[in-house]
Amino acid sequence: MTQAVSFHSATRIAIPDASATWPVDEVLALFELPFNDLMYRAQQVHRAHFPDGDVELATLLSIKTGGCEEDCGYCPQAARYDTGVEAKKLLEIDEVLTAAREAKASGATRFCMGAAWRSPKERDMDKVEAMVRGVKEIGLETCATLGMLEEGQADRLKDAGLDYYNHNLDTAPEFYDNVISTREYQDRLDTLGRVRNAGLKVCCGGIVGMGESRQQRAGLIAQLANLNPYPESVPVNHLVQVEGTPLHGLDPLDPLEFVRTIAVARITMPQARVRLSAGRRQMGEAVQAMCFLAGANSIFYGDKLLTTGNPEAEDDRALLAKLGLKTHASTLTEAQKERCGG
Ligand code: SAM
Ligand code: DTB
Ligand code: SF4
Repeated sequence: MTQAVSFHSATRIAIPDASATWPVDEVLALFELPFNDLMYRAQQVHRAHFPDGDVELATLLSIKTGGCEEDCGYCPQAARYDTGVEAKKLLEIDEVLTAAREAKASGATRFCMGAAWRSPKERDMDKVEAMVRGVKEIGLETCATLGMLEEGQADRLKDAGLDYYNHNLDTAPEFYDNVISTREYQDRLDTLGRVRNAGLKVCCGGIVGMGESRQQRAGLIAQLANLNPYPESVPVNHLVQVEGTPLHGLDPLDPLEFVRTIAVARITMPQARVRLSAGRRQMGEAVQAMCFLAGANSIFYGDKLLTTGNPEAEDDRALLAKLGLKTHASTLTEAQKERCGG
């Protein structure tokens, strides 16, 4: 490793400096470590930065489903693919707040609102801002993923009380054109810049298992880790293959390669919440347990992602209990709870 390191005094582990850059070949070298060495390093970094070892529960709600004009090759909500997802209108504010209250009552600390838009229309902004305000008042951290943002939209969301904006790079720049043609990689980076400038926290990750090479997985992680600063929250999605989408029918990724991706994200972005995101239902308990060991510390919690299935909340609680993992809600102080989930 050539980047600057600091030394964590309690554990004597070399921790990469938060501003260090990660050349793709160094990220690839992590992927190529013997599995146990990689897991050991990831655990060391994880314990040094998250001594509580808690797992964040984030509930996801699709506030605007289907009918999207974009052509993302993985996505069941793109209107041009015949996936059986019906286009619906933007939900009413009350429907969103009811779901948020239920999420809070089940133990979630973060509530993510997703819309199948290329970008939000001006006419929808007032309603979305009211949703953000309402969810914040319920006492949850707020996150939205609405597509590309134009000048000023990120500031409006920030003013409404938004904590995080999710906008993914999805894959490495050199693989991107195999997956999406209706927007450029640079458009995504521009939106992330606006999100950062508005003072919002960045939630940015990608999808693995889309037919990319290991080098390209390393390329995605390097892109994320080299954002300055790197995202506070990094969703690592396993492609959920949906019939009717162009990416349906690919050979599935080796589950151990998915675990490696989580570990490499943990090592290169030591302070980020690494989110074990889409694809958990297909993964089974043992692979999920390895992902937690590799440093994942956030999951989507609730029986649905946006349009596809997620494990039942009850099963997730049972899995966390079986592994002896605490939830973030249980490690928050009273003062942090007052401030909406810290
Ligand atoms: N429409 C907005 C956009 O694309 O920016 C926000 C919602 S979009 C569904 C959010 C993210 O979900 C995508 O960037 C992608 O990373 C992830 N996603 C969508 N479909 C997926 C699938 N089938 N498997 C895994 N992740 C998926
Ligand atoms: C993210 O990175 N993953 C979530 C969230 N951000 C919005 C979405 C996963 C969607 C999986 C496919 C679906 O359910 O439609
Ligand atoms: Fe639309 Fe987002 Fe799906 Fe792409 S990922 S098709 S932008 S909903």
